[in-house]
Formats: sequence, C-alpha cells, structure tokens
Amino acid sequence: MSEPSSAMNKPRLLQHGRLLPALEAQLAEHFDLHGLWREADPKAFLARHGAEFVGLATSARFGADAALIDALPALKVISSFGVGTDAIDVARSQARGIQIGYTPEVLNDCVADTAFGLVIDVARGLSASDRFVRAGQWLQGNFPLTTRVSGKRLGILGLGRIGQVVARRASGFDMDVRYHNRKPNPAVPYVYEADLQALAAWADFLVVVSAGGAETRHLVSADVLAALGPAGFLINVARGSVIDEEALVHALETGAIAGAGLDVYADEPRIPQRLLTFDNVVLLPHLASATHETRKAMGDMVLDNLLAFFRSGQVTVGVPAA
Ligand code: 8YV
Repeated sequence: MSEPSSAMNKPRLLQHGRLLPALEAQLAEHFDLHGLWREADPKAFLARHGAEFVGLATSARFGADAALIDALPALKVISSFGVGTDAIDVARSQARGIQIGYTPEVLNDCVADTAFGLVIDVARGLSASDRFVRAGQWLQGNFPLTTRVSGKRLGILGLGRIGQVVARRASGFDMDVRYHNRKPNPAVPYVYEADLQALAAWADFLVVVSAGGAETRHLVSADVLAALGPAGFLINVARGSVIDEEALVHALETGAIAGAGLDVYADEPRIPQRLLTFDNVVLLPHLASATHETRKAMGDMVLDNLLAFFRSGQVTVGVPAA
C-alpha cells in the first residue's frame, strides 16, 4: 500500500463532481487529486488518463456509473459523500474488488429533522403563510385554517437508520407510527404493514425514507397516492425515483392527496413546472443533510475512508456486499 502522506508518491485520486471546499483542500493535501469536473471532455480525459487513478472521490449525487468504473481499470477504492448508493454501480465495483466507502449514520438526525419540518410545514402551511404575510394578504383577512399534526398517524416507507429517527421524532408529537419495509423489523415497537397501499390508506402522513434504486422505483404509485387520499400528505426525503412523479403531479392537480413536502425529485435539480404551481406543496432543494455540522461529519468520513484504505487496505465504513 502506498503511504498517503508522503509528498513524493501520493496516490492518484479522481474527484467526480464538486465537494465541500474544505474537503477538496484536504484531499489535495493527501492525494494527487484531479477534478474530473475540470475537464471539458471528461470522456477523452478518461481515455487518456483513466488508468492512472487508484481512488475515486464522489458523492451520492454524482456517484460512479458503469462507464466511469470501466474507464478506471486500476481503481481500488471509491469514497462517496453521502449514504445513498443508488448512483454507484455497486455490483460492478464489488465484482472487481473495488471497496466503496460511504457516510451513513452521521446524517440521520438532520434528514429526520427535515422530514419532520416538511410534515409540519405542509400540514400547517408555514411556507404558504409566509408567502401570504409577505404579499400583504394578512391585511385583507386571516390565513385559512390548516391541519393538526400532533396525535395523527404517521406511515413510514423505509424504517431503516433514518426512518427510525423519524419515528422517534413522531413520538414527541404523540403520533401513532406504522411502517412498510420489505420485511418486518422485530427490533422496533411499531406496527408493520406488509402492504404499502394499506399503510397509505391508514396514514395521515406518508413519509418516504427508503433507499433509491431499481428495487424501490415508483413504489409510491398512483394507487398508493389514491389510498393516501384527499386528507393525506406525502413527504419525500429519500429519492425522487421512489415516487411516480407524474402520478404525484396528477394527484395534486385532482386533489387526490392534501399536499406534499418534497426534498428530492426524479431529475434534480430540474423540477416539473406543474409542481411549482401548487400552494399546498413545499419544495426544498435536496437539503436534508445540508447543515454545517452534518456535512463536516460526512466530509471527515470521506477522507477517513480513503486514508484508512491506503493505510490498511480497508475503508473504515464500507458499503455492504451487494
Ligand atoms: C446529499 C444524500 O445530498 O446522503 C445522501 O444520499 O442524498 C445527501 O446527503 C448528497 O450526499 C450530496 O451529494
């Protein structure tokens, strides 16, 4: 293994997409870093230089698809900024023995906080009433009544690490929590609902916290939205791909659901024009983990995973085998 701190022979690391400035500076200190994002023609660059790189620093957003992995024949380690691995071809990497470091756990609190912020915002109309005050409409009369949150029913799609923190937040609001996963989790005190449509029919709020990727694509279908019903709210802090976005827009247009709080979209940062028109929808720019504290912790893990790999041959926190 090469020694990352020796100035003479730093491992060559490719960076896909921008990262935090402080993290980029640290990576440049420890590695012979090259930003693929600097290249006008990344394909041509990779054809010439791809074989030089042993490491790849990326993020949940930019990932590492099959084409990129194939263009890096000497690649030994990927370190990704984020918990989501849906943009990384994990199977292809692992088949080549490439280790993948990522950053779970440290973002659970902030993502759960954002989910809960969206629950309260859509139900109580916080963003909408802020627009109302700024537009001077209060002078003409009161903001319409909204929907209570405390004591309601919260359905969670994906009771994993983040989902369990959302459930704990919900207990502080005296909410009844049920969840849907592929399999029940015997370690949690919440009721398991084997059928997502039944969970949606039961819930006042359906919060999506599942992983992205092919297995969960469009799980929240037109039928699930219909089951959530005209008094139900949908929250998504997971991946846009989990929801059939076209069906969601249609459900909002027809009043099939009461409203939605969204942090993620099918084709970020592009958002369907029609979504922008609804006052009962809160739209966030994929910011759930974006606090100084959490992003610092994620950045530290990205660096630590790389340093550990080049020191010992093992990342500290690796994506489990696919
Ligand atoms: C970040 C995320 O937006 O961790 C994830 O999977 O989606 C978010 O925390 C992402 O890591 C930034 O690329």
